[in-house]
Amino acid sequence: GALEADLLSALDRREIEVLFQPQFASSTGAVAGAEVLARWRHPTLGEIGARDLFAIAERAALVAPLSRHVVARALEDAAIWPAELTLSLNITPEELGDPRFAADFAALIGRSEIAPGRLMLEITEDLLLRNLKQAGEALAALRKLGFRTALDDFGAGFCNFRYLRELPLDALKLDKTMLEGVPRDAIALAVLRAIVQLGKALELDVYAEGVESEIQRAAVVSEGCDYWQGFLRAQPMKSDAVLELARTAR
Ligand code: G
Ligand code: G
Ligand code: MN
Ligand code: NA
Repeated sequence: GALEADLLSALDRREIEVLFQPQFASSTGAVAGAEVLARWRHPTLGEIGARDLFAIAERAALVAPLSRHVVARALEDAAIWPAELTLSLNITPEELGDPRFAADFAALIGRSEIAPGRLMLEITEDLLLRNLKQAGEALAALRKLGFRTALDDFGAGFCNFRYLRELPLDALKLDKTMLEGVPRDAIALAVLRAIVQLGKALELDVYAEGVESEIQRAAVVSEGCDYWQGFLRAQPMKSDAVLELARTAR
């Protein structure tokens, strides 16, 4: 279709916007890093969100170039960030399935000032694993190169606990649906508590997503989530705004 045909030139025209959603450390309240979220500012259709954007890219066989473009733009923007800030990048299962991905990604990062240890690669639980063994190998290769890995959207799908047992992970990101009703709803709170405990038992950094209210923030902090992100404190924003927030937020 027309959108698929447009996408290649959109990359050239810099219509793909790279935003960053800050992540806060529960222990200090400071900005610890940010998640990179892409959007297409289409000249006539307006904003196209990342989910649609990547679906279009898949149909146009442009996932890899789009993703490289997003990563390169994010690295460029974050080059002047303080070295303690981390950067989380969403990776599609298709990318993870490419045997050259780890090496290509390392080459891309190697050209930037950003050390691999500051980069967290997020893979989505529900789409992930047509091939668990191969995904595990790809993640292991990335960790060997110094990158960190996270299982994203945990709790949104079937919560396959095998993923937690078999994938080499550094972090667990709880899906925002896990916060619905928290802390008022005793069942929702019990489920959140158990999953955070599980993450801690596996020595994973636990991130809460979709924190929209002060009582949710207080709950995820007291339940032991290490980091949180959400509209309560920060929407996806431009790089400059992250820097400004990092200077002021505590
Ligand atoms: O911010 P938004 O609601 O558009 O994000 C929708 C989905 O798109 C989220 O699941 C997010 O993980 C994913 N996403 C956002 N940016 C990127 C990206 O650069 N690459 C990939 N693969 N997924 C992204
Ligand atoms: O699937 P993933 O977790 O990568 O996608 C993150 C998505 O969640 C982005 O589209 C981002 O805009 C959205 N998001 C971030 N914080 C909040 C929040 O507090 N509430 C809601 N409803 N969505 C959020
Ligand atoms: Mn994510
Ligand atoms: Na998520």
